[in-house]
Amino acid sequence: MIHRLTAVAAALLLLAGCGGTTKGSTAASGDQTAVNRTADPNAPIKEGLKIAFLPKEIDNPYEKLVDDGGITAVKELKGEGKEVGPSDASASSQVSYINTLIQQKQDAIVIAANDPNAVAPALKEAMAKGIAVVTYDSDAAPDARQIFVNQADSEEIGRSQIRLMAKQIGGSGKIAILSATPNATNQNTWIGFMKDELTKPEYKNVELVKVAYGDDDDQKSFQETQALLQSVPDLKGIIAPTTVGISAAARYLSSSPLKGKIALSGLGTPNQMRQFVKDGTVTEFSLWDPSELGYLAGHVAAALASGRITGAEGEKVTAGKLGERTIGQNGEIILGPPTVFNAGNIDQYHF
Ligand code: RAM
Repeated sequence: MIHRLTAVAAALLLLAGCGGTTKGSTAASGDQTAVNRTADPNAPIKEGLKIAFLPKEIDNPYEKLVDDGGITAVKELKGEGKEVGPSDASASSQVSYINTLIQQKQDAIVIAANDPNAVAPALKEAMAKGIAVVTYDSDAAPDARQIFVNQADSEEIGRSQIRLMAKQIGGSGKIAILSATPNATNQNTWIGFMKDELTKPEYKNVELVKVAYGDDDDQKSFQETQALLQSVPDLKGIIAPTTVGISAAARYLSSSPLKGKIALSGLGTPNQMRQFVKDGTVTEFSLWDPSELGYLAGHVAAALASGRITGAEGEKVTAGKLGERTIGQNGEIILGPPTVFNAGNIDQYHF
């Protein structure tokens, strides 16, 4: 009994980030076995850190912008940054890449998880070997990473999707969601908050009839848009909280008689969406600056791999041109609030 209680207490301490190897930050490059349990905020950023960015999928233009931002940050810090990743965003597609990065003795792995659990065993192995593990964009199970760099507050991203859509359909009608993959942690978290937002009395006439999955694949997203419009003839609006989904849906609608009659909103890059705002297919959508997300994640990974932070709440990270960020609950760091784009401001943004 005593033995069991001790084990439970140790597990709780671990979860609380009070000790243990999975919460500690990695030690120096070249000393991959030791783990720092306490942060030294004055420790210098080590030179020559090898930091790998592992996006959901390599061909997604959004992820490319994010990772270019990350590699820029690593370069600023005199490290070696690189991007590697799968060509599809399926749940287990990243596992072999993590294993290779472990063999390569990278100092840090920065990953946008396609599935919170499928990547967890490999990420835990990386941490056990002294590699710093940071998630960005889409989180893994919290015990499989040290820090999650979130683009914005997840709850606000989710609720704001409903607010924007309700405004565009005049507060009533059937809507659908065109998501990315069924397992994506970020999209599923946002969809959870969208559903909760819909329970508020002001949305009593807005009905979510379907969640479709375009798998962050342009063609599949295009086809799913067509299928949604055919299967729900009185659909009023589509929310696509994915840059791949919203641009494919906009392309479909822009050449359809339904252009301007079906509201389309969600998360998109201004460069991909500009023509669809100008041609009247889309009124408003939102996003953050993807390269800033990667840039912040690069700084966080370097600070973690240098022992300046461990992922504990309250620790601070200085992220170059972005300034300082503080680690919140559950090892989460937030970039900042998203921007809403429309015809009035879209030409000011070039990403
Ligand atoms: C897609 C991806 C990514 C998400 C953006 C908004 O590019 O699904 O994970 O954050 O959209």
